[in-house]
Amino acid sequence: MTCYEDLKWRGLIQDISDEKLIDKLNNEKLTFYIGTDPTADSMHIGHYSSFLISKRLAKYGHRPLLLVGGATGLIGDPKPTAERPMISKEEVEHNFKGLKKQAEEIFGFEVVNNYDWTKDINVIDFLRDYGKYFNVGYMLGKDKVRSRMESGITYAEFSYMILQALDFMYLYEHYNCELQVAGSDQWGNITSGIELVRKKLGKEIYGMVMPLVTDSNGVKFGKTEGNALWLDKNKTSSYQLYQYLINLEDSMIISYLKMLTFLSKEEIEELEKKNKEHPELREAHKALAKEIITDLHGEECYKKAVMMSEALFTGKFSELDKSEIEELFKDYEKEKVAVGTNILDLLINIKAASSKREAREFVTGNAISINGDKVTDLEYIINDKDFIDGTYIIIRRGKKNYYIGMKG
Ligand code: 545
Repeated sequence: MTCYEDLKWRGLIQDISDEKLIDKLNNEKLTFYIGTDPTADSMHIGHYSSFLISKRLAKYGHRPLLLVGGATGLIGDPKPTAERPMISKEEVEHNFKGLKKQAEEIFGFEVVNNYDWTKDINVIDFLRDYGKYFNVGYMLGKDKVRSRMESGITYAEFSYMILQALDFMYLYEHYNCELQVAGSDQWGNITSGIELVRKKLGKEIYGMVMPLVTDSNGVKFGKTEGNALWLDKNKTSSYQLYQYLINLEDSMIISYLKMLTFLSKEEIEELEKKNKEHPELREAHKALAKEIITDLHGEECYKKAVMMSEALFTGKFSELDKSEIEELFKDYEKEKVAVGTNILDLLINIKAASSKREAREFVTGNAISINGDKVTDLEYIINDKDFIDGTYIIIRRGKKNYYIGMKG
């Protein structure tokens, strides 16, 4: 498959600015850029999905630049709904550092900052060198501006597209960057840059946008009940990410595999087959989780996430450590349990049984296990070894009911 066929097959092409780009993608080595504004100090999984395309282009030999908008972040790309609150310069600087570090760690790309070439442009030069090339009628025709005509848009946000356009021109002139890639919401800003370069320099540069990754209800990938899944594993753990990925909608899983992993067409078609024949095995979901978590957090973290998730099914917790147990059971009440407690008192203590009689029934009925091992002896006494990492004791009643005690 050619580079373009591959992108197309994966559903990553919503629009390209000119058909000539196809040939360039397939037969040339282009320098391209993708930009992000420092509106937060960490990217979330939704951004990852749009940045992955740059990794893919890099694999085909194209050269990626990652722009973090130290200048544009101070203005704010107009949202369709309302004006953005102004972020302080200190905050933009703080966010910039976070994003730059993450971008370098996760993607390993060269990072550029538009503040470097924007900060010294004075207002007269700005209007003469760039403002003069923008017809207000053209600017008013952009989707983002149109959608704000009712609710209002300030001159600052209205000018945003000029800043992004001059970035594209700057990168073209200084890095020979001929292509800008982004999510489809960036089409207007990208075409502004193409127009500017055409008018001012008489040259042709290119744009390519991908669809925003959403589920079948149009909810953005990576958004769960309003919570974002962050790329920083200290903000969103591998286990949380695993849970999110493994529970994604069945009908979307193959298109996610295409867009968000580097598995080949053959591998994905094989998974599609398995998914049709044995959806209950969730092979496709597991493959997606493996690819994404390994890429973001590394293999160790992926393995841990699997182990933690499986522990809840098998009841085996012996391979987990204290912090992993804490994560798995973070919403559980943790009753104090003393060494020397009898099993029946323990069950009442941790609220797994409401009376001695009930506790006895559970034990003799084979329903109770401690840290994954069945306990059928009514005389069983809790000892030191029952506390995982010297701290937690996990009681399972039946298949699904977990109770957790803390040594004390
Ligand atoms: C600025 C200057 C340029 C080129 C691009 C920009 C940024 C661009 C923009 N992009 C979005 C964004 O969101 C905030 C991220 C916080 C961590 O606003 N004007 O910065 C999103 N972008 C990735 C995708 C996007 C886009 O980061 O392109 O479509 C989302 O998926 O919305 O010269």
